[in-house]
Amino acid sequence: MDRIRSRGRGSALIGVALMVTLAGAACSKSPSNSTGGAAAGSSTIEQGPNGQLVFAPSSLSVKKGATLTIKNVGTNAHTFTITGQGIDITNDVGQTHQVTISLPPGTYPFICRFHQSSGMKGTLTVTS
Ligand SMILES: [Cu+2]
Repeated sequence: MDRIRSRGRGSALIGVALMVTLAGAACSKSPSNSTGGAAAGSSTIEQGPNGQLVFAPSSLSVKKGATLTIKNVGTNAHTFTITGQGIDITNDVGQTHQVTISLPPGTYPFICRFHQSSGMKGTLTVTS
């Protein structure tokens, strides 16, 4: 008896799951103003804190679709560059740029093109 019932339910449930998935995709463009599920979030990376040729933090993890704020708090121009991924931001002293990370999940080394040889680099991990 149970079998017959669960068969009917099963296909109905799949339909609902599909609709929820589609609704979620349609929503993802609107700015998050309420309880709408898992937001991709935002993080900030500082360039050149205390006049040092470093990123802070030098290693961080963000969700795919997250907004990353790159802030030059140092005394030189810096870049935030992920080679080969179309991300290359140059910040003059005091400048801030935002970049949306839509890279597939994985680990990406980033550098400052001006100070790579001084060790100004880090690692970005993108999660799904
Ligand atoms: Cu630099």
